[in-house]
Amino acid sequence: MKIIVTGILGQDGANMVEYLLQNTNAKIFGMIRRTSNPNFVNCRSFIKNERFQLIYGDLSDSVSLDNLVRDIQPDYFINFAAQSFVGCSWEIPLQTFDANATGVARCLEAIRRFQPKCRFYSAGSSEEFGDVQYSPQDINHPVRPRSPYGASKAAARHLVKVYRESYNLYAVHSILFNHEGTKRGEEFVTRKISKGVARIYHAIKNNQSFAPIELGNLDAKRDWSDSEDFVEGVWKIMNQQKPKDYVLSSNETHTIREFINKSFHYAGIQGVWHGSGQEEQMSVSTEYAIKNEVQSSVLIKINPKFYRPAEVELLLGDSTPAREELGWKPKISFDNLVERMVKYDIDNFKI
Ligand code: F7E
Repeated sequence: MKIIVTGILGQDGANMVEYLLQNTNAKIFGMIRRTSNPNFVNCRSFIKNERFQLIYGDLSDSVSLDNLVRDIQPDYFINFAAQSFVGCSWEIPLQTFDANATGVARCLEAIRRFQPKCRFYSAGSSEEFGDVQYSPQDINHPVRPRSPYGASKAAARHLVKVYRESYNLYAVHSILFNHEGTKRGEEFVTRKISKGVARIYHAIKNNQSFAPIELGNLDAKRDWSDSEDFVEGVWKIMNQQKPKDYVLSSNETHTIREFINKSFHYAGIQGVWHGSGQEEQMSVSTEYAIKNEVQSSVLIKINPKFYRPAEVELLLGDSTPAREELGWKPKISFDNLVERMVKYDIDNFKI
């Protein structure tokens, strides 16, 4: 069995490769783009595995995709490559659309032309639901994106459906709600918080002053899971009798503020909130500051530069069909997720 996985330098691609090496006998081909300074930190566990091979390709280069599919003749093609940061999709809308939507069309074309038996997975996103009309959101929720990123993923979803129905391909685009973990990029809010908490934890321990973590909208609600649970769900979605799309989610929603509260809790730092709107802040409690001789007081402050031009205020998934029909269930709870991320970042902190 041969499997192409894209996006392996990122969280999901790397977790997918780890899962496949542990749970299949397949040869895994991990696709990377040519960049001047690739970061292989997420690939440490498998880069030298004899069943793993690095390949060069690019979602913006159809020649590379055609050649890879023609030469490798993969049984599965799992596409986690993307411009995945919603916040920056307003700054680079065309690149976002090219990678996330046209790039999926290029993958589908390569498969259609050179290996139509290959099963294709396109990573869908709850950002496609956007300004949601009802909660919880299931696979039938209307497509109402609020960002160039959400619009690009919605376009990819339509393309997958068209190719599946027109050419009888096994192509799926399942909706992934937010999913995080210790491989998460530092621009995403959960990792920004867990890394910031680790930085403050070590500053307090070493009697040093610290700068606060600067964030945007703390009221947004997200349905967070662990990426390691999701890659197992993706593999189940790819191995049904017939292709069918699902939602993967925790079925719980929490504000950014709750993620912050839990993060400081797991670091043993006591904070209190005060102020409102752009003046809202979290500071160390007086009691904690005196006891620990803390050198700075503000833990969290608002920086409006992190507000988005349009926000998805609430996401709450309904993954009941995936649980009932595929036997998938997340193993890592919200509390476990926050604790794991914070403890990992405290233990691995480097200045
Ligand atoms: O933002 C708010 C921000 O960037 C979450 C991607 O994996 O999940 C992810 O997209 C929320 C938003 O993720 C900051 O406004 C506040 O409401 O961590 P995020 P996301 O936009 O939800 C979906 C399902 C995907 O498909 C995406 O690829 O947090 N927020 N302050 C902030 N967000 C960031 N990044 N930085 C802040 O300072």
